[in-house]
Amino acid sequence: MTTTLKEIETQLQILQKEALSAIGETDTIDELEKLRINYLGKKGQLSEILRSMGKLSPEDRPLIGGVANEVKEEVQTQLESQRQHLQRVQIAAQLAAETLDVTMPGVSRHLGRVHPLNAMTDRIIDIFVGLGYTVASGPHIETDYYNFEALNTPPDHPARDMQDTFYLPGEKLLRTHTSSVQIRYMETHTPPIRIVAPGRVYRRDTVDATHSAVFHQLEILAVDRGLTFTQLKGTIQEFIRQIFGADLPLQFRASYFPFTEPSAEVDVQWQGKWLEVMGCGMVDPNVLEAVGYDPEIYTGFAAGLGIERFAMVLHQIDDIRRLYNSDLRFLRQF
Ligand code: 2NM
Repeated sequence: MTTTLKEIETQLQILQKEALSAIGETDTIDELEKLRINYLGKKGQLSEILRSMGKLSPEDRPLIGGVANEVKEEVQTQLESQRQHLQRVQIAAQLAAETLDVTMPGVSRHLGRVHPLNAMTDRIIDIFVGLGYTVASGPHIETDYYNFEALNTPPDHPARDMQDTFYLPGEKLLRTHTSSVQIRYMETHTPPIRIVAPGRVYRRDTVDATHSAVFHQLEILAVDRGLTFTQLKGTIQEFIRQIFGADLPLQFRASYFPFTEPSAEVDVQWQGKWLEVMGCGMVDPNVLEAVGYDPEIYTGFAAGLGIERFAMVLHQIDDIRRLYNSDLRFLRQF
């Protein structure tokens, strides 16, 4: 069977027509690539037609070669323009799918926050740090010596009844105040010292709206040459001014602690009422002697307060237990 020039030309024209129409109908770049391989690939339809050129006379071959090239170029041009078209469509679809409506309300997250007791502790610490104090800490499980003996409270001392103590096996106890921290600090440092000792303390109290067996205390201690009760008063006055945000009337009422002499309770006039907010005093010479300080050279002042009490007064919390039972409806208010 002979193949004529005309036949091959016709085949090429049919191929071009088919190819262009098929290209125009593609929806994806993958389909388009399959078409390219089918029509223009090494084993594609164009190659197949060109193979039959061998049956033509040598004069006719260049003619078909020219036509074949035109077909190839036309198909290639169409492939490229369709490829660009499909790519634009694909990008447009992707952009539409990924569009963000920045005016939509955000997804709110449950953020944690600082517990009101810790927040209050931090505020109080910051005030004393501003006055030159540094933070000290110590063990919650103590010996009788650090919790009582060194604090001028020997075993038969009536002040031992002032707060009932949790005793542990092996001559240990749970600290009833953070004064034990101050003793340990003084043992290992020489004056001048200014420290603030915040922390959890333990007392065998009956739990009610204002008492808890576990609560938080913060004590300050300054020891230096020539410290006086006047400086203690000034320090407390400045602390009260900063924590209440106003210069409130203060009252230093004579009181008693085994570790201070003289001792006083501090009352603050707040919203028309006198509130007892802290205890204080000049460190008893016996306490200074117990840690190896010479009371003829050094004097000291100290004060202690309950963190819960400050949180309750400043946030109008009516029951101390609200600070411990982790009710999120309560905690979210702070
Ligand atoms: C208070 C009241 C008065 C106090 C005393 C000491 C130490 F260690 F220096 F003796 N630390 N804290 C003290 C004094 C604590 O709390 C109501």
